[in-house]
Amino acid sequence: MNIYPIGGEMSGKFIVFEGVEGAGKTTQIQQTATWLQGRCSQDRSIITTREPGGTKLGLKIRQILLEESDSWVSNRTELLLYGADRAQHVAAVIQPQLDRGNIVLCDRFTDSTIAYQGYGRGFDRSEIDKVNHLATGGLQSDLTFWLDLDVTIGLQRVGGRGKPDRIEQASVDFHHRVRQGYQELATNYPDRIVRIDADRSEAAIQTEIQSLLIQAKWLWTETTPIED
Ligand code: T5A
Repeated sequence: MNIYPIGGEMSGKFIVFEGVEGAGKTTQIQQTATWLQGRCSQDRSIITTREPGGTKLGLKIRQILLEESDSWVSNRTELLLYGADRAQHVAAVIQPQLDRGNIVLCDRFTDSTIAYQGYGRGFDRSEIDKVNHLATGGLQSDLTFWLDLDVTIGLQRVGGRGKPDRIEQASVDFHHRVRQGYQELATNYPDRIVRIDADRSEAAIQTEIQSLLIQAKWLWTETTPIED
């Protein structure tokens, strides 16, 4: 987690980045944080964080879920571990930062569980919603950027990083179902989820994200510059 010390009195804002493996979320979050930092330096801090693994406890859960790729984890255990990671993350990082009026940029949140454990693994939506609600207390993003990318391109992008983790090892069909899940979520929640074509240059994607954030009036104060 990186904290840029800016300070401020406004209500916090929660912006999430979602997408299939290798969609470019980490890349875009870093660039968005730097851009936002330069624009709201008088108002508040920009926090970047991720799931799983946004807390000390979450890092241990992340290791179980992803790095121990040879050990068997049941689908039910997997769902609950993502829920446990999120519960700790919301309680220890996200909610306290929002309460301080800061802007939290998060790499994956509840929609990942719907897409991966719901559409990917086949859990009923009602079961996923229960776990998500228990973990978050109902917290939702103010805005979610869905970086939409063909799963084969995304898997190729991350393919050079050594041994694939447990989720990356899942079948291509699994990842297609995950993408379909995001598609349906974006259709069902158009006010919260914005699709970004991620099959473009990093710069083109970042320009679109910045443009969408400039248009998001809820993000800015009168004293915060909203244009370059
Ligand atoms: N998961 C997570 C669940 O199943 N349920 C849940 O509830 C949650 C929260 C997390 C795994 O856990 C699963 C989903 C995941 O499988 P992770 O390691 O955090 O594992 O994996 P990801 O979140 O998918 O992160 P990745 O690093 O794999 O992908 P990113 O962050 O989307 O992509 P990024 O920015 O690291 O870029 C990947 C590569 O592509 C290049 C980058 O330089 C990098 O090499 N790249 C581009 N190349 C070309 N054009 C562009 N526009 C590019 N942008 C980046």
